[in-house]
Amino acid sequence: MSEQRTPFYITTPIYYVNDVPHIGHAYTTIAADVLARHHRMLGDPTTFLTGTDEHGQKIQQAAAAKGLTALQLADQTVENFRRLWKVLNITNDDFIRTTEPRHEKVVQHIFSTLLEKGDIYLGSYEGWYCVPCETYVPEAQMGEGNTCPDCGRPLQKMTEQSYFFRMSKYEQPLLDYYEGLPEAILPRTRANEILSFLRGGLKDQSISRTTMKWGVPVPGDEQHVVYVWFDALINYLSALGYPEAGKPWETFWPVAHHLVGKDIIRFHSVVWPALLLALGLQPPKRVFAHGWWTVEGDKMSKSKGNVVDPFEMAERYGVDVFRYFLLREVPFGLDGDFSELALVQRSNADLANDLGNLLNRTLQMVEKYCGGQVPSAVHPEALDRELEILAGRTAEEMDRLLERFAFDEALKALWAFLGRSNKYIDENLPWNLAKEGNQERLDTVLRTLFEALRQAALLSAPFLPETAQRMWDQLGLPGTPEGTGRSPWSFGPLPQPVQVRKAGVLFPRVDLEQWKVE
Ligand code: ME8
Repeated sequence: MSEQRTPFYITTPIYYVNDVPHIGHAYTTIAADVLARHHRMLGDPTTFLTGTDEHGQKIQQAAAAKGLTALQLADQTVENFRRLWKVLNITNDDFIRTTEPRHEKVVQHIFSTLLEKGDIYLGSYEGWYCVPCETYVPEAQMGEGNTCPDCGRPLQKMTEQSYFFRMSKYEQPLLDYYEGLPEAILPRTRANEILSFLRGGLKDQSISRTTMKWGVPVPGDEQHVVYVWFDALINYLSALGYPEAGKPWETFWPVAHHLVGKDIIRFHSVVWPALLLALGLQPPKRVFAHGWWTVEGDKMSKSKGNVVDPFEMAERYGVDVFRYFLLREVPFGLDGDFSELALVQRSNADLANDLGNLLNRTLQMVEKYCGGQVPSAVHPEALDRELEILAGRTAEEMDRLLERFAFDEALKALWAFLGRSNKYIDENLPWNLAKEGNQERLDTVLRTLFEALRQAALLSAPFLPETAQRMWDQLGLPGTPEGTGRSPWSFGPLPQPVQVRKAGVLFPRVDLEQWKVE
């Protein structure tokens, strides 16, 4: 592919290290991984960043409760995230920790720059503070008995000297910026929420703390540490080597896509873009806020003991089944409910039946009727051409849908193609062709199915990387589907003789009767 491709930068939130990773973290990171793999296959220069948010009161308190220093706690829990991303086949190019010097020095640089510019100033702050959530809660939003509207815990009245970011100055510039950029915040409902929030007016933000010590020191005034959110957001730039000349941020900042949960959309589409405007940089190209997972209808929480462990899910059902379920079950952007029964049902119907059987039936026939050698000569008829055209159209449609992060719809398009391919077998009845001795027609049908499966492996690879590779190997194709990449679809002649290598089934069916008993 000689055409110039557009670079792509995708990020996840950096996760707090006071807790173990759960399906919520897995969800965002898997979605980002699918996009990164997809863009790499298209040949786009891609950078995929994840990491951990290690400063702040919450971490300090969690560490104290365990008799550890904050850094000791971070050093321990960061490994859970790294290990999970390995298990889930996450292909992040970088992993940033906010305690790394490469990050801290950029936070300080940005702080000093904005202080000098007058966009940061020293003031004092009095308010009701929620320690676990690390936010001041406006009086109008306080719950009964001065409690936090988010976590319900009692608020503390605090007064402190604080540095402020002059966010009010960026209210109109942000409204102007978002005007005419309908895809900068997605889904659309979230964009509307943000726009009406902006129209309600922006207040300057307190961005330093004197009440605790676990954070990046404010340069020149070490009584203060930088507020954890101000520190955390900067990771998206510090990881790219900002502000040094010749570093990746120059290429990748203009194509930054932030995937976040809906809980932190305001930080990403108001505070962060205002900060970027203050620095003379453009806001992220897109912030996508996905929905919230509940479990069997309930909010996930440690006290309820219903937190879904992604390690366990991957171990029990397979990594690809877990990846597939999360992205197929719920339209990206809406809330979803996790249930193992729904996962098993989807795995049986979509993966074992539709995909697994298509491969199995095809390879069996290639073995039985062609000695395992994929037929090279074809004499296509209308039905064959139709499937060939659909293979190309499915790729185009998936690309279009993934452009706006519609994972579930992209998978539906792929499954419509698999359904059509399965139906093609029933329409052509290859076993009858064999009986009739119509080898020419049989060859064409089996070759068409082989090509459909080759395309299915390429298109499913970002979602189901292990499965796509197993399909690729069984189809007898050299290398890897992801290494092969996505050149414009063509049926083409076989470059060399291909011998299929049928192996075990792709997805074992889970027996629902037995499963229920467990
Ligand atoms: O907020 N459903 O970190 P965090 C869906 N450190 N997604 C969920 C989820 C759920 N039930 N629970 C968590 C922070 N997530 C900050 C971010 S970024 C500069 C700083 C996912 O560990 C979702 O992506 O609390 C959410 O935004 C993120 O985890 C919050 O992770």
